[in-house]
Amino acid sequence: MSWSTEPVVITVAPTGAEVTRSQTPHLPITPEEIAQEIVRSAEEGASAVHVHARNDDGRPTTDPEILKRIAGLTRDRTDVVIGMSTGAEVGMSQRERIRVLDAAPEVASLNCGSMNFGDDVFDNSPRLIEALANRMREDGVRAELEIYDIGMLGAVGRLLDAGLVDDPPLYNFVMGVRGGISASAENLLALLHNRPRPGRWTVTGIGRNQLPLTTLAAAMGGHMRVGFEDNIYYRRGELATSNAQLVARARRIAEELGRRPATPDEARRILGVARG
Ligand code: KMH
Ligand code: ZN
Repeated sequence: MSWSTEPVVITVAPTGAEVTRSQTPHLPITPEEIAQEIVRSAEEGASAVHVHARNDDGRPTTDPEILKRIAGLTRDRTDVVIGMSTGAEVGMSQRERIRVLDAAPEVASLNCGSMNFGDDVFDNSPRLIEALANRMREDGVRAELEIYDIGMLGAVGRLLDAGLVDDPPLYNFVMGVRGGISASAENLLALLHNRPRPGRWTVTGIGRNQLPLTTLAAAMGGHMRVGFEDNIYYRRGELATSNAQLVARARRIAEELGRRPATPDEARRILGVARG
């Protein structure tokens, strides 16, 4: 692996499905709040977003109208790559998860296997993975392959062989979920080494793993995801005041390593996203 100077794609994941306002008062919930947080993150160097929507009561939803509202408010003010979650919330039905694609994202997450997720079971049957991949391919949506453990890379190989996912694939290594691969440098190397085909990769580190893992990604030629979906702290015992604050730190780290933040159009090229 040679050192990369490729511009770094910083993806912001501002809300997620699990974090609550009681954990952090800074969590954006309404479409206006989420779009505002994305815009501020873009100003600090984010060029892509991973959106989860919430209802007015703060509960996760995959209502395409709410997702479209977030995307519309965002597009009015910034050109970041709009990604949406089909992982949604543990326990959501297949119909609720597939309908995310009705909101016409540019990128959508494709979770590549079932697993324990904290105290719950995150169900991603082969049938659901295939249905989501098929729909993404039909709609021209770039699949971001969410990899929580090394065995899920086998599913990626099968999707590629079946032509359900474009080659080169786009990987997001999610490390440090309780039930998934633990967050270590050795495990990141193992994930990279076991990719069935080469492809751009982002690292998502949960909780206190976010800072060291995204720093490793920046140093090793990967891309960085930060935001409250994965981590609400700036440092131990100190809540981050915004997603943009976490993005700004990621940008500073990447710049010190000789990698400037990608523009949104550079991010589309790097991630393999077709302009809609
Ligand atoms: N909320 C997690 C159960 C994704 O966005 O695709 C799943 C998740 C992954 O957040
Ligand atoms: Zn997510």
